[in-house]
Amino acid sequence: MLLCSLTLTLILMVVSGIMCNGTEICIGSAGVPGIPGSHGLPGRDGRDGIKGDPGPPGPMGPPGGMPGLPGRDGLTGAPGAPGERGDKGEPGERGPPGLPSYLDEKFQIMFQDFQHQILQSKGVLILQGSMLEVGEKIFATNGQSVNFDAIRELCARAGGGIAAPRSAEENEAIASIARKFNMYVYLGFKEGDTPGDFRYLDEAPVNYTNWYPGEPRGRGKEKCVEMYTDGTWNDKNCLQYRLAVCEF
Ligand code: MMA
Ligand code: CA
Repeated sequence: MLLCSLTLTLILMVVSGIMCNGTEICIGSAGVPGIPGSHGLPGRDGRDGIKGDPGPPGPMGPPGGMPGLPGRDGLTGAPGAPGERGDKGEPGERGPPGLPSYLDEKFQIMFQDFQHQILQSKGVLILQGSMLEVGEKIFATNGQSVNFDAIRELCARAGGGIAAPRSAEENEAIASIARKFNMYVYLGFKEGDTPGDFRYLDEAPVNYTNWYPGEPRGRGKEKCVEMYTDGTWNDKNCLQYRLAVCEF
């Protein structure tokens, strides 16, 4: 019976929300909330807010007001007309020295070419058809200076051959032409396979010579023969420009 009433009490306690800790102290459940109290007094002012955006410009003031601040600078204008020519400046510093003309290869080539053209046109104009009769032979030049092969061709086309002196008299006639034109002359000789063995172009050995002292000294490397203006000879490469003198 006691056990039954205890159980009932416990059940009642749980149902009604009363909880005990077993030492006779019990905690009741929350009651129904009361009605809200009346409004409190107004609170104190808060701190200042952040600065707002600037407002729109105001309407124009009445006339006679103070002038406003100057506006900002305008855009850059178009360039003006060119100014007048200034005075001539002081000469600059002298540059480094150039190559001497005799070492400047380009200059040399240009100079030789000019010289060649000038002499050639002079010869054609002044002594065109120049001829010299020596015994049975006639020596003639057209004043042109060209290389050895070109002289051979030129003389052959004219019906003769390149001048080849066979005596002192003939040699002197050719030398006088060389002096008149102030040019060296290729003669009608060529070196054979043996160095120093110079022959007429028909391969016949030379019977008359007038070498400059020490010549021929090309040791087989200078296959042609040029005549200086004093009439002496020098063995020389065949590609120089020399006065074309033919014999007929
Ligand atoms: C040049 C050339 C030669 C000639 C010598 C003489 C340097 O070479 O013309 O054929 O024998 O001059 O010094
Ligand atoms: Ca020589």
